[in-house]
Amino acid sequence: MASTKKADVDAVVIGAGFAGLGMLYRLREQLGLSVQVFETGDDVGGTWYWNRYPGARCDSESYIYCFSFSDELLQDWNWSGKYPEQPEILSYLQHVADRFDLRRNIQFETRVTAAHYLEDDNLWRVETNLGEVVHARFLISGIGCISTGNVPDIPGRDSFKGDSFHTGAWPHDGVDFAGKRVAVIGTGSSGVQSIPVIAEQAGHLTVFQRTAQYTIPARHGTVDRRFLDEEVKPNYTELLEKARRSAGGIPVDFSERLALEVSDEERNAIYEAGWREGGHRFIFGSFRDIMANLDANHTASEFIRNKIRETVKDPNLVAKLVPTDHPLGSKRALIDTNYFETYNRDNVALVDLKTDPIECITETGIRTASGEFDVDIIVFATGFDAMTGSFFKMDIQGRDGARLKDDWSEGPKSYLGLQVHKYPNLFMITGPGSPSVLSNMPVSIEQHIEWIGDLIAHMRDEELDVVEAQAGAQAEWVTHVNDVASQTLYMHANSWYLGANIPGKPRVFMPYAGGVGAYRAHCEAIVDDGYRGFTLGRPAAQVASEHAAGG
Ligand code: N01
Repeated sequence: MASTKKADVDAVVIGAGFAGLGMLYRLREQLGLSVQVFETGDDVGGTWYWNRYPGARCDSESYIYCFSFSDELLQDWNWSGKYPEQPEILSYLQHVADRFDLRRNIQFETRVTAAHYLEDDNLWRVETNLGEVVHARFLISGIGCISTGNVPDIPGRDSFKGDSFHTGAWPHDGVDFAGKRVAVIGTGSSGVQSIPVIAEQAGHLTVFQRTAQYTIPARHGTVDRRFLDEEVKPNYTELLEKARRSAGGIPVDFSERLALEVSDEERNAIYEAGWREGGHRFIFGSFRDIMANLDANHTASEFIRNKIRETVKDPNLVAKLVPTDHPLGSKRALIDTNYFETYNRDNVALVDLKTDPIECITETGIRTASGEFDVDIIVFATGFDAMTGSFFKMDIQGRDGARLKDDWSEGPKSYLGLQVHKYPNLFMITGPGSPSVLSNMPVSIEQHIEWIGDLIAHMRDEELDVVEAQAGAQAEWVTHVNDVASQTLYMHANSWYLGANIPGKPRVFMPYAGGVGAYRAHCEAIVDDGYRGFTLGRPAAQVASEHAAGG
């Protein structure tokens, strides 16, 4: 049968965070396509719409945490924080939506529940929670990598009579901690950021820690206006290009020194300087082998352990807070404001879940092996079902009845983190298999937006209707992603990068650890080779039906 259905729009984009907004702009303004964006929240912002917990901010410096598609936008916007805080990033994204009139193509408070590829029509049939159905030629996911919250299934969890919140779904009007007894479970990025702020507001705070963390002082403050006006704004083109070719998507130079080739004295002086300056510079500005060589890494890990021993006054707390079971940076590297200092406060206690595990949540608090902790509020800073969780919330079906949930049951498989074999015309912005969460996200997001936009423009120019990753190319990429990961220190910790935080999740390293610049070069080489590893053409079903009809 010949194709009967027509597309309602050229593209459906899922999500209105950085990825969805940028993709909408690119497709509508630069390619002239019709686009429908669906967004679960009632406004734009994605991550920065949902994560409103106290202390939430980004750990990329603000001047490089932005879109680059508009020079006027780069020049006009003035960040106030050195590290952008959640309200400021949200207002930036709201400004972008208003300035480029993006909201008119976004339907808010709408969740995509299913997306099925109709092979005969070469269309994606997209269904929402409101029962609407939209047919589109292309389906593009901008759902984010860290957007499905993980609230652990602790026995008795739902019996708690107080208030409980996950950091990634924080109430818009805030939480009043004044005089309250509060529990925070989790000491990842969200816990480390929120714990010092909650401690200042609460009557009493008990932190439940499963894994002790390395964290480096951020030395957060207001943005240096001279730096912004004289060094950043006149040089944005070069800075952005440097970020695009860098390892992590930030325009900085890594130190050339090796940690084991200097004296102990010199090494300590370099670490001290990095510690004083603060932020991720402590790592990239000190020695280039910290993240590559376990012995080198040990020197930096031990330096931080000593800082914890110096900062925290109670030796019992020191014993719990000093990380010993994984090297620095094998879990997400953290930067903080007053994290370890917070444990010197009289109103803060720490429970080490390694020796005193949670048995259950009761009506009045949390019971561990050693006793009962009565609290008014529980904050779950327990992270996310990262990279795959949000895909699995939708029923995604490709050709030949393929289901993404089944195809990824042993871990996500993709070609370049952009496409999946058997799912034609479906693109993922920062999907698993791309640098994504190991980079400054806007740089990686924009690279995908540009790459997808260029491919769609190429298809239009060449009158091609369908693109699909080839099975062999995908298998080779998955092997490459695993090979690169296996050579890194990331394999030395239980982290969400490996799915280790979610019981039963396959243990597979999900992002691409080869670096933003190297990845970009791969993507460019594939285009230069005529989109090597992708099959581009007209849909087989249509060609066959035209033949049958003598067309
Ligand atoms: O989540 P996490 P997050 N019982 O998974 C613990 C980005 N981000 O929301 O380490 C008890 O890192 C868990 O323990 P363990 C950033 O990419 C960025 O903090 O698994 N504890 C861990 O301590 C980040 O990496 C920014 O042993 C349990 C914590 O909960 C990612 O988001 C800010 C538990 C979860 O830490 C996620 O960060 C915020 C259980 N059952 C987030 N389950 C910035 O840019 C989990 N835990 C600064």
